[in-house]
Amino acid sequence: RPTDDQLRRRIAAGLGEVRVRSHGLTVDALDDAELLRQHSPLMSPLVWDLAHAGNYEEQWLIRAAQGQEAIRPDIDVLYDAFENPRARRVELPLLSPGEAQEYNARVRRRVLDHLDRAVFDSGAALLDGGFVYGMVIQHEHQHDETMLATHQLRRGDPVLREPAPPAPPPTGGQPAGTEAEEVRIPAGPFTMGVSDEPWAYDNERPAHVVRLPAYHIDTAAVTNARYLEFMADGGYDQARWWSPAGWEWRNRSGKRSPAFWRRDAGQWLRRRLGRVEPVPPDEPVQHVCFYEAEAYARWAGKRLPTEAEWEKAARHDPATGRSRLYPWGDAEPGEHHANLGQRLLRPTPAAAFPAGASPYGVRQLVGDVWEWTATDFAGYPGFRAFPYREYSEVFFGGGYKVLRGGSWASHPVSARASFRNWDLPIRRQIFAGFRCARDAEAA
Ligand code: AVJ
Ligand code: FE
Repeated sequence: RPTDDQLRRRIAAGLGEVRVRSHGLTVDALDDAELLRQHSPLMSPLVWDLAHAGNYEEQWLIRAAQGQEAIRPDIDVLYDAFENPRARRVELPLLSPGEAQEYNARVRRRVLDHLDRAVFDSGAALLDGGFVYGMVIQHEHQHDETMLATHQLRRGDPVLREPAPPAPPPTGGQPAGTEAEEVRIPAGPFTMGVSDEPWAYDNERPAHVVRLPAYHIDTAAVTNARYLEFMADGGYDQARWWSPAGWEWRNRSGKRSPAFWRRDAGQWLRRRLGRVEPVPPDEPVQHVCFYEAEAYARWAGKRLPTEAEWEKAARHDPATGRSRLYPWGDAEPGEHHANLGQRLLRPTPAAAFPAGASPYGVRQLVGDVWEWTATDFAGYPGFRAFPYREYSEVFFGGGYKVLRGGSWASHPVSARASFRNWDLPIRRQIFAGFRCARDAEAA
């Protein structure tokens, strides 16, 4: 376990880093009008996310953890996500971008002043292992990913700088695409979830044993090229590939291709953060909803993995019987492991990152695109809401599907393979794709 001093340094660095990233997506990138505008009814104005992150930090670090007096209790109601649906936030008397920056800085100064005196092993659950600080850092990173989805929906010239040059990702000794397409995971128990991971959320807890029958899972995510085959084969026009709810979505929405795609002179183009480019065949397909993933899988003679199947493929080490923190082991994510953290503003080709493979040889489970699973978001056996019901529990049973693995836009601090994301099965603005699985023949 890290000492209090090491934790303080890690927290201060993490808080600093996430704020730079938030500013890069807001005040450093766009003018006030663009920050206050509603770019899509699905999203908040960017300036809401910015001040919401500061307000969350005030509530959890200044008030709850440090027991200091409130700074702006009067604005809590504006930045309460449950009080204000995303589509209505533009109508609120929000802080201006300048005021939001000033407010966030004021909160941050107080937090850092007090951090020197923070004690992490007093027995207080909120502070244990620096939990509440980790929660606030991860919260802002998650909003940064949400802000990137807003950038993706925004119309207009690109404003986010592409890292130059986009380094070709490592693909291993053999050309991508020649690895086994799927692996067989033998029947047996594995440990799902975590109990001792200090910054894990309540919904990842507790660790518990799950027994699965044998199954096959794809070693890579479904690519644009494969998805185009599904489209060319009339995948969107045949009800037999779709679940009843999926077919209804297909009819109601009129969608016949992933979001942000457009056909031009016989070629498929995609708009990516304001740039229009040919759809790259080798990249994992992105911006498909759960229903599209489900239909593709059935067309391919497969199905989506359950959440447990995904996690076993990602974490279980058959040699030791242990579950790892990441597919490659317990080492923190490095650049050779996964495409994370907004380093590239796009996924890398499927089957890249051999060094990030899991013990079963499954690649890119972490990073690149979130992966839809077949599972409804619910609590694990023994779930206890902590530290507040509105992070996870209020979404249980609400028709949300679990997504796993993080995307190119997710920060490494939330990239542990036990991390759970969720969204409605119709959502396409998130950076989500999928991989397929299937039952194994009885041995
Ligand atoms: C876990 C990504 C679904 O953005 O709604 C942010 C994370 N919770 N603020 C979301 C979250 C509170 C959450 N997701
Ligand atoms: Fe939030």
